[in-house]
Amino acid sequence: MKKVAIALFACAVVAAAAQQVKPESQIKYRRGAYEVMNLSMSHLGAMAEEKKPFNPEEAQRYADIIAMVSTIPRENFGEGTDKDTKAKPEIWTKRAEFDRKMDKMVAEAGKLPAAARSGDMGSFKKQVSDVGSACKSCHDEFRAK
Ligand code: ASC
Repeated sequence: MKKVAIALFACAVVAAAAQQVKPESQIKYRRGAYEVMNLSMSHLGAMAEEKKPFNPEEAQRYADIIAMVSTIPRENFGEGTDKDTKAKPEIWTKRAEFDRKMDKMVAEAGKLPAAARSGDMGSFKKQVSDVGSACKSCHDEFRAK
């Protein structure tokens, strides 16, 4: 009984801590994630546009990085993270729409690893393009210039 109580308490502490990530930290975390995604996408974009030769290991590595890191921003648009940021206020007033676009981006990013491993340049190019479109769709509506 005591062990269960301690375990529940520990869970509660962890949950409370998770909810209390400081707004500045959330902004840093999502910015860092977007930065990593942008730089990784630039490598994939160059290969997709045949500006540099397709390198399977490199493509797979950046695809994996983007798929993983794409899941970070979603939970870092919490309360109080609407200041000193290009994130538009509409994110918090049209949350369902924002979440839909965020989920779309994460879903498209999640397909990159398989596309990079498919050995099919057509699938790879299409997926890089679909990820870019999902990024752009959210930026157009929810990111200030
Ligand atoms: C990128 C990047 C974006 C998107 C967008 C697609 O690589 O940094 O913001 O793709 O430019 O249009």
